Amino acid sequence: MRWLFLTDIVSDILAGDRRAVARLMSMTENQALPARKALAELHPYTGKAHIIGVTGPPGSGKSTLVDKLTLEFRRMGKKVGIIAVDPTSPFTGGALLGDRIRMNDVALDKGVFIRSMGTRGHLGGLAATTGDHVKILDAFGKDVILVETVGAGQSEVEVVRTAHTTVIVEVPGLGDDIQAIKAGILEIGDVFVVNKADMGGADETARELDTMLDMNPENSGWRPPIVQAVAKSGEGVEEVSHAVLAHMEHLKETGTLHKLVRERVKESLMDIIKDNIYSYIMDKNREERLDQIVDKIINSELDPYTAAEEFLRPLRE
Ligand SMILES: Nc1nc2c(ncn2[C@@H]2O[C@H](COP(=O)(O)OP(=O)(O)OP(=O)(O)O)[C@@H](O)[C@H]2O)c(=O)[nH]1
Ligand SMILES: [Mg+2]
Repeated sequence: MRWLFLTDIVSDILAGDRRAVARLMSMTENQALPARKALAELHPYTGKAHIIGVTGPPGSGKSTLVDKLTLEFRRMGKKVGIIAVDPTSPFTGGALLGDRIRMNDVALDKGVFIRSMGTRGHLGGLAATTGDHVKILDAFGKDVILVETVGAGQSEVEVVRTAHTTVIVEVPGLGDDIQAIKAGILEIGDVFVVNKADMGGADETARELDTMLDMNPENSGWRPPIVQAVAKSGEGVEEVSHAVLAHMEHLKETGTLHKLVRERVKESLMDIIKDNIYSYIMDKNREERLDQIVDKIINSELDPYTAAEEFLRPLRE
């Protein structure tokens, strides 16, 4: 029964069924075992999408920019997926975008898929869930996948790290805070957007960013461009889209993409292995054996290092 159901959801997704995509996404959020099997079946169909992370401080205009970028990519004929990791409010921008597209062209309706998710309640961790959603949209045939997240905590930064290209959305007038804010962000940003340029002070912020990028050692020969934009009106968004695509070209031309993908795959594999080992250790069926070993350590029959080796021996065989 389960097998039939699984084959259904996978083939439905591959056939372009949006509800199947949403269903599998919910399943992965709950870490349902069948979800893992479905993801395994989808794996051969992944690896084609350009994954773009969009991050920056709260309210800097990330959702607005993601909407406008989506229109830009649609104009280029690309299919777009949007994942919004939203710690607070629902993804209002996305809903607006959906309406707009449906009003303009029914055919476009199929070209965009939007998923919004809260930061709480992800059994396998937020970064893992986002990674799964990206995979699903990739297999679903999206050419571009935009992942929006607030650039505040570590987990959000990790989410963006699954991207090929990271766009940092700043606003003018950060003043003295700029040093502190930029510390961690300079290294992960591939394209910098100074948004809300209509509010003044954008030139100065762009200059400050530029100076800081000068001091930041480049490691892959890519100098992150700084683009001033007014996401609300769409001004500068075309330039942002070109910068993002140019970055992907750079990754391909220099062979960095291959390296990047390899690193990511290795990292996520190691996470999964660690999870498995953790589950092995915490398995209730082994609790008794663990307690016996503890007794032996207390009675000086065994030292903790030898005991640990012994406990893990079945894993080494
Ligand atoms: N003046 C001005 N306002 C803008 C611009 N872009 C976005 N906004 C406004 O800024 C507010 C926040 O925009 P969002 O796109 O929701 O920002 P966000 O970064 O996604 O916000 P969070 O996801 O809540 O962190 C909205 O009221 C937008 O209309 C812009 O270029 N200029
Ligand atoms: Mg937002």
